[in-house]
Amino acid sequence: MEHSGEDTICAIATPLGEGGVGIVRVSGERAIAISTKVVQPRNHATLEQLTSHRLYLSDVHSENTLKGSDSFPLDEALVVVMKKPRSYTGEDVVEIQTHGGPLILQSTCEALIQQGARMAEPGEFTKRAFLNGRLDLTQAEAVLDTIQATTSSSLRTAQSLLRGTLRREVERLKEELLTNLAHLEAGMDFVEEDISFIQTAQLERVLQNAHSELQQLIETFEEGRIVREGIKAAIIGRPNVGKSSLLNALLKMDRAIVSPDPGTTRDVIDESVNIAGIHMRLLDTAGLRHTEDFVEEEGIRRTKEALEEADLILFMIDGSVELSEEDRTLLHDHATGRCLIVINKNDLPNQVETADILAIVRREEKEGHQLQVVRISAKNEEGLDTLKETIRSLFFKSNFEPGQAPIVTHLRHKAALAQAQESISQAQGSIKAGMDAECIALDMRAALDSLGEITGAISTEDILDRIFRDFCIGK
Ligand SMILES: Nc1nc2c(ncn2[C@@H]2O[C@H](COP(=O)(O)OP(=O)(O)OP(=O)(O)O)[C@@H](O)[C@H]2O)c(=O)[nH]1
Ligand SMILES: [Mg+2]
Repeated sequence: MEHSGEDTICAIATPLGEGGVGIVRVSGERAIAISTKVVQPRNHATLEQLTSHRLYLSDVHSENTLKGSDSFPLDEALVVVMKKPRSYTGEDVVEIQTHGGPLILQSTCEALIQQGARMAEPGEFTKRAFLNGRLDLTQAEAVLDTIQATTSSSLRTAQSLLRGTLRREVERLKEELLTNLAHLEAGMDFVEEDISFIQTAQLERVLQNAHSELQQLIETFEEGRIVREGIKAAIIGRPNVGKSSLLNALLKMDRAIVSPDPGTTRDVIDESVNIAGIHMRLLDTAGLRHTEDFVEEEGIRRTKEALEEADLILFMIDGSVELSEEDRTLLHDHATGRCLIVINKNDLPNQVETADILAIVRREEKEGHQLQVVRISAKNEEGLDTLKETIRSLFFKSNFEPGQAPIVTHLRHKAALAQAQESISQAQGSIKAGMDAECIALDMRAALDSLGEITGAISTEDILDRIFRDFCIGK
């Protein structure tokens, strides 16, 4: 059923600022009627008479030209009418392509509003596309991911989501469960006659299958999240080991101050780099040491904060001097979780043995993250490619190829998949415990509901608000 949303909405769809072309979008029941008053095609037709999905050279009028107080049109424009349902929102849509000046675009919107349109809310066009069945919820989310993608990998996974890779997988799982649930429920109606429409063994097989397929999908989330959001890495270590030098080398820019004086960096410096195809937020921090200096102490407090949020710790050591007591304590305390040891100043004679470091942090290896050591010279920009590859290998399997198989990139999707898996486990438990078919059916229904949440077959205002509020206006 068509969702008209009653109002006709309009918004500037292109970024504000000067550009060759700027686009104003109008969508809704009265999109054509309202735009007709603002846009006059040069061929003297009304917008209603134009062929859908074709561009027409037109004049755009401002409120003043409409009132007659100004004889000049606002601008000339190319206008396209897209009649429902073959439009982005599934409603009648008019797109007005003017020159990309903020005043022109703003005035066009004002004229449309004056004629009865309403300013769109963030993501409202895409929300309408979803409500009108043009997109499922995963695809709507993929639209935002596509816009926000900063690396080729994140763009590919966003495109894969947009093209329905995850949706199809979820629907296939639902289909399988639904067919078997129908058989189970059919059997429930004939309990008296003792007719069974489905063998317990078959049902167990189906559930086992669904369980392991869900598991596989859930396991892709770790890589998926990193592809979509990127890695947040903090460079930490004693003062003067070369943390800021590494930041600068990776950025290929003199971003942070480098000096031979320990305690140079005070604030956390936050920059983005593309590391072997992955978006990485790199935090350069104040060197960790005991200090009486108030500002430096505040810097160290911020370093510790950055440490807490980081997905990866690049623990830096100066390889040109022997390991100090300070290094040992810091290694012991902070070389935890996902951590890479970076031995810097490799252009100077080496004084630090890898084995000594491993001896200090061996304890951590048991946590499942094998500790790797990379030697670089930040000053001479040597070893940086190995460093980048090692970082990549910490987060991705070597054969990882974004955009091929379905991959879970959103926490929302992962949570729903895990919920579905939990319900499947319960159904399996019910079978084992010899419970009634009703109980098993209830668990299977719960699993189906969780899967339905992913595509939006089941959605609440709350979920929708959360998804669409991150969009820009005009999308
Ligand atoms: N020989 C050599 N010197 C380096 C290298 N990397 C950094 N340095 C020098 O080490 C000194 C400290 O470098 P920084 O990058 O400021 O060190 P930092 O770890 O950021 O220091 P704080 O901000 O004080 O914690 C500077 O004199 C750098 O030129 C390197 O690879 N080789
Ligand atoms: Mg520094």
